[in-house]
Amino acid sequence: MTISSVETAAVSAPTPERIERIRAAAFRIRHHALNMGEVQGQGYVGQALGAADMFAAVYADQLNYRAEDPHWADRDRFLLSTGHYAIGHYAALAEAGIVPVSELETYGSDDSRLPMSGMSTYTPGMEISGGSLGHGLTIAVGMALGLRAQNSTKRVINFLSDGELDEGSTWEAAMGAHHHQLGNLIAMVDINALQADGATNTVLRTEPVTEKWESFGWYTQRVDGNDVGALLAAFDNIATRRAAAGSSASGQPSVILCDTKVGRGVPLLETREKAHFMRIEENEWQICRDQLTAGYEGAASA
Ligand SMILES: Cc1ncc(C[n+]2csc(CCOP(=O)(O)OP(=O)(O)O)c2C)c(N)n1
Ligand SMILES: [Mg+2]
Repeated sequence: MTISSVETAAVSAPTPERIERIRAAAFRIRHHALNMGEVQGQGYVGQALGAADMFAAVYADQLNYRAEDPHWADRDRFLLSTGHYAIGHYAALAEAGIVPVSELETYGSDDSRLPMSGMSTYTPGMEISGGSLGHGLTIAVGMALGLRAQNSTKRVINFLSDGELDEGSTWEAAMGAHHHQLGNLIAMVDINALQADGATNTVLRTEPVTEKWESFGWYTQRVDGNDVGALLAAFDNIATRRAAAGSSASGQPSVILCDTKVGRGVPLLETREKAHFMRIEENEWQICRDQLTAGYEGAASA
């Protein structure tokens, strides 16, 4: 498990049982995503596989929600800025029991509640419509301010991509969150080093990312986003700091920078060149599922 940060609170490591539970959830999320991708023969499958551990940590470990009442006023809010990651989010919503697993096969079809890009008016549990990149954190800041004004102890978690760090609005929101001391706000950035036009460091170099968030006043941790234990420990560190502050909604906002691998868990896709939007041949889907299962079971018995 690797965590690097300026300041890492000393908390006990997540138990093996907890890690295994989340790893199993991540495996199911990946499996769902492959099944959904197969309906269209293509899609943002690489992102869903890469971010599955992040989604699993959020939905199977962190989020307070009621599956039967997605609008429950006292829920934590999870905001997906990156609308194109919806396939991974739907898989997580199915894992959470908010969307029936049987509905996943409608993904991307006409009249489906699960369109290719995430839309709040279509899907239970989808808090915002996030396809226009760079808006999620601004909305999250507003929600966190609103919850604090209502004396709520609930949190807002915003999932961003590294491409969204190209957007000025993201940094305006980051600055605003620190100014308003939104201790109830957590950002998670999927640093997969990729964007639509190629590698992030060739489109717009955003590194050094850790130092940027720190200088914007955020409690910053950078972890291997495909290491469930590291993700859980990062959330635990945030919770420890918040508890020390009396569970107040005011305090330093937190960011978890997650280095991930596109296609993670399926070697055939981890090495695919056109990774932003993948075309996967008919005969390859079962190979993908087999590779995913072999990797998951192999790691469990290792
Ligand atoms: C404001 C805005 N600009 C451009 C786009 C077009 N677009 C869609 S996905 C994408 C790539 C963004 O980077 P990232 O989310 O890191 O890509 P990935 O890791 O999924 O390849 C772009 C530029 C958009 N959706 N919104
Ligand atoms: Mg990216």
